[in-house]
Amino acid sequence: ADTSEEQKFSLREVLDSFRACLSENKEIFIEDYIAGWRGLVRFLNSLGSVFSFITKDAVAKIQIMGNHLKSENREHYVTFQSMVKYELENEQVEFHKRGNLYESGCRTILRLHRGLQWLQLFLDRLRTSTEDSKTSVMCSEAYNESLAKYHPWIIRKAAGVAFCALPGRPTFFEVMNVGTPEQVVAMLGEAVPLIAEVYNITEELYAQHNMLDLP
Ligand code: 1PZ
Repeated sequence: ADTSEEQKFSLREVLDSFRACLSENKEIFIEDYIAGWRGLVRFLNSLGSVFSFITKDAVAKIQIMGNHLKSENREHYVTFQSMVKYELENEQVEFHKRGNLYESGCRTILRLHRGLQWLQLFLDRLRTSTEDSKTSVMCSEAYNESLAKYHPWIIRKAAGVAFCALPGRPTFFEVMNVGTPEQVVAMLGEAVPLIAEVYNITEELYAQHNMLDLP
């Protein structure tokens, strides 16, 4: 096989990571979840530098989690479930105001988790879109239904500007590097329910521990 072809990034890898992060008993492996995010960042960066204010924040959060994964407490940072247990038992989570535990795994994952809701909504629109659908419209609709409610005006404004720089649907499909438009749609048909499942498990875990509003 052609090795250069094999090394070409495909959004399929992202899907594989999110598939791998789900354990048999519905726990979520942090390492694979973060690998999925690394792939998303790589993809977004390939679309242009207008998105760097978005990827910068995602990279910072990926890095915080990477540090936990390498720390002396790494045995507790295997799954979301073990992380939540460990951080709660050791008072590593701030519930009221943001202070010196800004780098807690729980608050960091919560931010990415909210981003995943955007992704799920966006990919579902993309999946059901037609050739003349506008990616910028699908993107901002998904954003308004998810992340926007957690963002101040200035970020919403900047996000709106960035969305206008998204390539059209044909180019967008090509950059995903999955194959023909039909193959992209098929891949999305797999990706959306999978991402939804990861999202729902996380949402339930955070709800159980009253952690959906961590500052
Ligand atoms: C294809 C186009 C991608 C659009 C992605 C939609 C998200 C746009 C808005 C992102 C704004 C990022 C600026 C920084 C925001 C942070 O203040 C917040 C809260 O974190 P805190 O300040 O409390 O530490 N960060 C987030 O909400 C995390 C958002 C991550 C979203 C990344 C999505 C990338 C997905 C790429 C998929 C192709």
